[in-house]
Amino acid sequence: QPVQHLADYRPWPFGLTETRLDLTLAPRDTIVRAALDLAPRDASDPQDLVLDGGAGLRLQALRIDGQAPDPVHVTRTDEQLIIAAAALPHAPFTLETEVAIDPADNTAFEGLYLSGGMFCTQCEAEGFRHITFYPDRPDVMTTFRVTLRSALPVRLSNGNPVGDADGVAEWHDPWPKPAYLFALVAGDLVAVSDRFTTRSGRDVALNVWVRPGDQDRAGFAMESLIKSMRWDEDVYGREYDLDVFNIVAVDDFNMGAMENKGLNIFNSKLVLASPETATDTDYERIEAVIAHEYFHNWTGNRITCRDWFQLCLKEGLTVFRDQQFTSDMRSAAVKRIEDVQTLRARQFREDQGPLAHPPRPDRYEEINNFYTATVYEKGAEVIGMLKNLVGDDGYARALDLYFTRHDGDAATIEDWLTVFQDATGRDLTQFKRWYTDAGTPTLEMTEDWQDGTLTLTFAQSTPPTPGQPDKPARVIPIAVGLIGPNGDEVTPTRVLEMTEARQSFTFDGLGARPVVSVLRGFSAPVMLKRPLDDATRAFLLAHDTDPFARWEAGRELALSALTQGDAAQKAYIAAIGTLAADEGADPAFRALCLTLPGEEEIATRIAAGGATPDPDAIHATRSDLARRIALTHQDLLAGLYDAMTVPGAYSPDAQSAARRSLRIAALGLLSRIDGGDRAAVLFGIASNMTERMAALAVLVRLGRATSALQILSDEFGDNRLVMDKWFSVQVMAAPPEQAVAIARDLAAHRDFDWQNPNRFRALLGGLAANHAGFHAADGSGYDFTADWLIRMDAANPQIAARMSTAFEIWPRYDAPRRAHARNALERIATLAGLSRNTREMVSRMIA
Ligand code: HT7
Ligand code: ZN
Repeated sequence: QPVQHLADYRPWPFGLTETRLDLTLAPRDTIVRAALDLAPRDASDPQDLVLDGGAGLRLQALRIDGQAPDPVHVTRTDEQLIIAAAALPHAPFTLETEVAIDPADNTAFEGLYLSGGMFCTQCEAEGFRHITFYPDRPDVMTTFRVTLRSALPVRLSNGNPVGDADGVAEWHDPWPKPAYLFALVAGDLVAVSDRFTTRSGRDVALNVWVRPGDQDRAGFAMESLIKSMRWDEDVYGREYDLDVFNIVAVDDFNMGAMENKGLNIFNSKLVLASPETATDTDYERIEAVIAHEYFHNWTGNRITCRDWFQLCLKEGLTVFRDQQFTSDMRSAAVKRIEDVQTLRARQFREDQGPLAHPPRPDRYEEINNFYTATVYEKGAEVIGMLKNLVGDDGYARALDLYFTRHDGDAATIEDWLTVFQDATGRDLTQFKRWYTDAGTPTLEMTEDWQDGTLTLTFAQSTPPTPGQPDKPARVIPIAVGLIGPNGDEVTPTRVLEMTEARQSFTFDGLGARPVVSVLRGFSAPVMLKRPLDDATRAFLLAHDTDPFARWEAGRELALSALTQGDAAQKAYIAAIGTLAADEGADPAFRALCLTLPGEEEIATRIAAGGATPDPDAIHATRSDLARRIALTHQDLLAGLYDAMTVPGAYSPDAQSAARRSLRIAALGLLSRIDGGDRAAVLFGIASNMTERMAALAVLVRLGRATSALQILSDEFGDNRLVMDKWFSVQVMAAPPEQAVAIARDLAAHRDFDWQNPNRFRALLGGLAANHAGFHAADGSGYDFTADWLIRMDAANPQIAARMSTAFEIWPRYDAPRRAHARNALERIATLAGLSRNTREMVSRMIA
């Protein structure tokens, strides 16, 4: 497949009014019969019928209106089936195909595959073409009728059930959809069931399907689903539109979950949870992803994307919606801080390296490589800015118009922006650059104070990114508040709209020079630079009324302590002590402030300042600072550790989780001076996985985890999700100099089922998350990772390509490390038979 260009988009020259599928499921020789009701769009301009589908489809029959076409009119290429216009009627016709496929051989988990004896599918983005010949593009939408034949007891597909008897199930999906939203599942499954009545009175049967024995871990997923359905009605006025909503948990899954119409399929780690096996973070994530997939029913399914370049139309918006949902369910302040942390860790990093691309890219080779932090998380930030600019009412009007105007459409970013323009009267021409331009703008702020007038001058600039050397100025909403010298807010939040490369804004009538709180709520995804001393940062940490800006002040102090030496460390340690002791503050907020920036974040900051990060030095400095905090605040932290126990039975609610998070932050710091004794005790007595895993991570870091690891594997050896944690913590938390050796040993462990994506990610992702371990000076982390990527690529290209992002920021390190990384990447790039997925990633990285 050549490079795809947005500019080359053409509508499909046929209409498709119904798809009928009949599948006889078997591990080998699954038979797929497809009937497509087609019509040429323009009978006066006959076109070849080009269907997607490659060598994996064994074509057994092909008929047009019941007749086999003359073989001279039928061509097969590596990736397509082409029927010449000469063989096609000029009026509506039915195309029938019959193919045989082998799900048992499908190790790529794309199309129809087997997971633990269960048949399941993954069709986004281009998996349907591995099931049958089809116009596998999102702008071809039609209704589906599906017949499933299997002796397995549960047989599910999209839409509403029509009948199920004697091993044959029939499903009808009345909502036109593209092929990427098709799904089927057949297996030995049990359901946790409930019901939901929509606000117009539709009674919906809800099921969460899991393997027998897992039912008692599916209740939280069901609660999350019901909350999501209610929230989407209350906040967006969106109602569910079928009689059933099914969720299925599968163990082998390339990503987190998939929003197939009426039949969401989930990675089991995002469904199954019990206090003994799942952490607070797991619970929060389950709630968010269940919501995300459910919200796609409107933002993605009812309104889909015209082509894959528009992916952020559905993903950015749906992430934005799930973030709003979590803010409403839990602490909005904490959620915002967590989202910014994720954005910086994943998306800013992406923007800094050779894989940088805009939220709406205009070229790709392999679309699966564009399910990125930029498309998802930055796509959501762009919507947040839009909402900020047009206000809550404008946003609500625009969304209502979007749903009415585009229901049933395959839409574009242009459609989306036009809706905002029409609903609010605002010209969004310049704003559109956020969608089309890559890179994180740097925003520099300087202040001038004269006679009661404060002038803030901002300068924006965005460094060049691959293929985009010049970056015109963007619209940047900058939320600013002013705080008086006594700590009172003198000017509440005002959003300044910056549109020029350099622009000033004035605040007058001020009595005394205020302290500026800027980029409140992280109002734009930029890197802010302002000359600020540590005393002013400490002042903001103590007084800012905006929780994000307050946390950010603490973060800046921490980064200054990590990079500037002794005086900065003292200022930070003192400020953090005051905050930790503030019983009026949310424990989760205090925990966030007590947690030092990660090593990767420190490296990103150093690189953004134009210097070369040294992973070993960063590790050592961060450890020293943690130890100094612990020594200074020993009594305070010990008090917090004891006080933040949560009495009674475990509950994953936000308040309980917040207390545990503060307790764990204190534990982590105290372990720098107590040798891990508290962690050893906690591991032995904790009845919930949150505290056990936190304790285990400390013990691994201190090299005293042997017996705890044994206990955990004895207890949970047959629980895949817990064993994934067992694998990942051992490399992620390992002392960096041991990380690669530990990863090597674990790769030889009998339970290292490397073809299972979760297990592979646990080990390889665990190593990548150990910053100084992965970037070991001798290149061993790179070599180990490259060896496994090569092996994985032959089985599952999507996973190999995705995990190759461990290398995405290699150019920022020192010359010897760069040489090792380049070597490892070139070893992959030159491999014969490398997948398109991994080839594209690696060649972009070494370009
Ligand atoms: N829309 C889905 C994205 C997706 C995916 C999911 C599972 C396996 C492979 C996949 N490729 C793309 C998930 C989502 O964003 O909601
Ligand atoms: Zn999504």
